[in-house]
Parts: sequence; C-alpha cells; structure tokens
Amino acid sequence: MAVERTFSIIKPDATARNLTGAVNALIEKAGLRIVAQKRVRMTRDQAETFYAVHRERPFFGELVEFMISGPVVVQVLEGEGAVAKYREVMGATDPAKAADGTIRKVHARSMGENSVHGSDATDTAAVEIAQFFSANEIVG
Ligand code: FUP
Repeated sequence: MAVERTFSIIKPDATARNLTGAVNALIEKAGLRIVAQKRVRMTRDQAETFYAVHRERPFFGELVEFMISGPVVVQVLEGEGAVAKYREVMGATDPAKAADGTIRKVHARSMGENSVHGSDATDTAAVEIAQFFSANEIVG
C-alpha cells in the first residue's frame, strides 16, 4: 500500500478537555506519523470554507459555531493507507456507533462534538492540507 498523507483536526471539545496528547497517542499507536501540527483558532471564513460541502445541511451553522468556539489542532498524518487508517482510528461520525477503542468512542461527546476530523479521500486530503499548511511546514 502507498504511503499517503491525510489531514486531521483535533476539535474544540477535545482541546477544551486537554486531550491533545491522548488523541495523539491513539494516532501514533496506529502507526501514523504526525508530520505537521499546529494549534490555531479557526476564523469563521476558514471554518465555512473547510465545511463548504455541508453548506446546505441543517447542521451547518451549528458546526461552524462549534469549530470556531475554541482552539483546534490541525495536523498532517503520514503512513501507509493513511486516509483509510485514520478513518478507522477515528471511528464512526456518531460516537454511539463508533467501534471500541476508537478516538470517538473513547473521547467524543456527541455527533456534533466528535473530537476529530479526518479527510475522506486522498484528493480532499490534499485540498484540506493546503488550506492550513505550506509545504515547508510539513516535515516527513
Ligand atoms: P466525518 O467525515 O465522520 O467527520 O463526518 P461528516 O463529514 O459527514 O460530517 C462532518 C461533521 O459535521 C461531523 F464531524 C459532525 C457534523 N455533523 C453533524 O453535526 N450532524 C450530522 O448529522 C452529520 C454531521
């Protein structure tokens, strides 16, 4: 399998509970390498652009408010099949449906406040990474 990069966000519900290290431990235990990472406060524009695909959905406003409600940690993860592997490590969008041991099962509070984001494909990963990182900030 090819070495890929995926984009991750540790969301405000997790940073508020001081869980950055706990989430990173699960990422690294799964064999993914954190090759870029920074803690930022997303602007409304950034959050709306990032979730533009959901703009027409009823939860869009709430999602944007949540994502700008506190600091987030944006990351680039690298490894074999990183996109699918991280989706597996994250668990289902709804923590009640997430498998045991996944980040969302262990840490998430609800479908909205679900602790982490991970790209759903390699092409979206490239777009999402470019929204937050320049090439020289990613060190593999
Ligand atoms: P995921 O790829 O698992 O992060 O899930 P989606 O891209 O489908 O959804 C993005 C975010 O929108 C989720 F993390 C939480 C939020 N969401 C809701 O609040 N309600 C929903 O019904 C679906 C998603």
